Amino acid sequence: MQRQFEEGTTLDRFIFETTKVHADATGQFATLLQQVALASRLVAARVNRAGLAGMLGETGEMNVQGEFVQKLDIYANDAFKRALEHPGVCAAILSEEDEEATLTPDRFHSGRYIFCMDPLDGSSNIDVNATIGTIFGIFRRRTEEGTPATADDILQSGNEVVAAGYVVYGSGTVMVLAVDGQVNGFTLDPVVGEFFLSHPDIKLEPKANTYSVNEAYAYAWNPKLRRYIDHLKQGGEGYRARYIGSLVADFHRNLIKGGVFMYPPTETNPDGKLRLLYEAFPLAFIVETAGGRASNGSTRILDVTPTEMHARTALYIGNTVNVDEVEAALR
Ligand code: AHM
Ligand code: MG
Repeated sequence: MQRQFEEGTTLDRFIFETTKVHADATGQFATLLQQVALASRLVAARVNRAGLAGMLGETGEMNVQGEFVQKLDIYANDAFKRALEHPGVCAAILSEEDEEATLTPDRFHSGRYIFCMDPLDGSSNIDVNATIGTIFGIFRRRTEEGTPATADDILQSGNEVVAAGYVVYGSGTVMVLAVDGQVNGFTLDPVVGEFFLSHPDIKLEPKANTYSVNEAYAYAWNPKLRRYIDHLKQGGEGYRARYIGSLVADFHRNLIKGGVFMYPPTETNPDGKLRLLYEAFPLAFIVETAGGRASNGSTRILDVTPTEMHARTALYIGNTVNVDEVEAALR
């Protein structure tokens, strides 16, 4: 029987209770999650004060994805890397912002886990105070601990994800964690600086009636998808649309209220825009743990093995019946 946690449980207690049941636990996984929580608190504090702390706007540089880097992107990327490289729990950190994987420097222990992250998703929404977030996925390394990580550790199939989560910096800061077969959401109390369980055991209904997609690109979609979305707009099934343009915010709303998020291939992004390792894998792991589905249109996202770190993918993710319907429409 799965352990149920009570609302108000602290994140620290949750981590302790969840990890102590594993006989082979070395404490590394618990430390990893605690460090993620620390970095999230640092980023949340900075996001809340961005307009005062000179953190709005671009740095003038472009990242590996060809996108303009925002000051907060850099801050978040550094905060997570610093928090994770020294406690000896990670072998490598892969970030959407960095061209190469960051291997744990020799002076620290090269630990058990590979941490993949989009340190600040939804960057285009930073300057307008709309919700942004951090998305992360965790793999166990394949090679021996204490040695430098290799390509084998870094490019693993989505089926090897062991835990995943995200943090939304919105009207409040919420961390959602999928670990040990359960999805739980924790809200940060900024006064005491602790996350408390606010959304225990999140589960998705089989079907929802919200869809999230950037319809401005409809002209470039597969016509089959266009016909499916047109069908949803006929009104019979009572569909509504929601799209803010921060994947993490759109996904979070759909996880709590139900809905399907879609980012199909387009003219400018023929392989889709979203990144497999930093966005699709973690959210696919979370959605499946909550009873939903994630597909690239024909294949289950977690069955894919990336061929390169920054691989992109089309993404259809949310309640099971909705994702089934999209796949059927595309067939
Ligand atoms: P980012 O990781 O650089 O922020 O880019 C990804 C974002 C997603 O958060 C969001 O769903 C998507 O890009 C929005 O793209 P578009 O403006 O093309 O709809
Ligand atoms: Mg992103």
